[in-house]
Amino acid sequence: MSTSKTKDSYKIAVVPGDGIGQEVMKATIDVLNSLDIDFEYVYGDAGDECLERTGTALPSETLDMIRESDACLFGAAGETAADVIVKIRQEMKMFANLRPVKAYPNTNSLSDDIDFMIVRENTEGMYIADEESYTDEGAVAKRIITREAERRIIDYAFNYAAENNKSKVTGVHKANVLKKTDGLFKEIFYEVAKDYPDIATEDFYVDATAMYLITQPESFEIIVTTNLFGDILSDEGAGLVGGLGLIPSANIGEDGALFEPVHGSAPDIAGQNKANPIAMMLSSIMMLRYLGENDSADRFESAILKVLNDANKLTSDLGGSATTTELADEIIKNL
Ligand code: GGG
Repeated sequence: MSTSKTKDSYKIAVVPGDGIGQEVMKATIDVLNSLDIDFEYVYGDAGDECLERTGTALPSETLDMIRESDACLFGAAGETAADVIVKIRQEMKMFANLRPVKAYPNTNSLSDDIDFMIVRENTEGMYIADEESYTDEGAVAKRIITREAERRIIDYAFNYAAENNKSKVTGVHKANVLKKTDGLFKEIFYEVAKDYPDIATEDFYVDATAMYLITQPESFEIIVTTNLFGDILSDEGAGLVGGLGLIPSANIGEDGALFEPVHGSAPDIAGQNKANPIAMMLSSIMMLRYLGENDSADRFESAILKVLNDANKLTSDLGGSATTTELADEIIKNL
């Protein structure tokens, strides 16, 4: 995932988006500013409020800004998710969505040994959101599965497994019902697997996977799946390890990368300084590793771990009473 070329200074596009995106982004930037790295931030507008104010949810200037930066930090999308975050991924050809699910201390995880990566295809499937046609009976949505995009994401997952000393990749689909689209996914999964003879394989239906994630979450290492299934299973993954406040993600393409928490805008708690910023912070740590800034990434991660271990400045989703700002200040203190 790393670009492996550190620089003296990085241009980072910052798109806080809607709701708690604003708060968790500010907390994260405060910590990043305490590291010894020269970041130039350029701020981009996008989301529900942007649509209300300007008539467009994703101004072309924001897309250009993302294109011209070394990486992008994105906060949260609300009702305009399809026109904002899904569109950015598609426009920027960020084909791989990495969503790590890991048990941290004091987080009410189902098990201490949960540590797996969901590799979600990011450019096609149901999320082409092609459902323009209404019929007399209701509405129709199209699902696109191409050989090229599925081979690319499956190969990415196996390659990620090989580079990160993982021993097994699980392909997730619904090929018994979606015989053509997911049949193709399953066929390509086993074709690609032949190139990685040292990595074990298994494939499950998505409904069975939803159950196995509860009954045997420790057995998963890398899950590779299509767009919608990956989105759903990663929220289930969040539920396994203490909630959406703890799950980061990376969107990786050949021409750019964007890092965002898996959670959305959470309008019920927005503006109250009580959102958990850890998912956004862990996303920025994925960005640091992508930029090759591994020492800073390790320092930042250790500072978060200390807060979780001490359990004295946790936000309410983790059973504490700290504000977003107090948690960020504690992490800065721990750096
Ligand atoms: N930061 C992630 C976010 O805003 N999620 C809201 C959402 O609906 N996302 C759709 C997706 O991740 O595909």
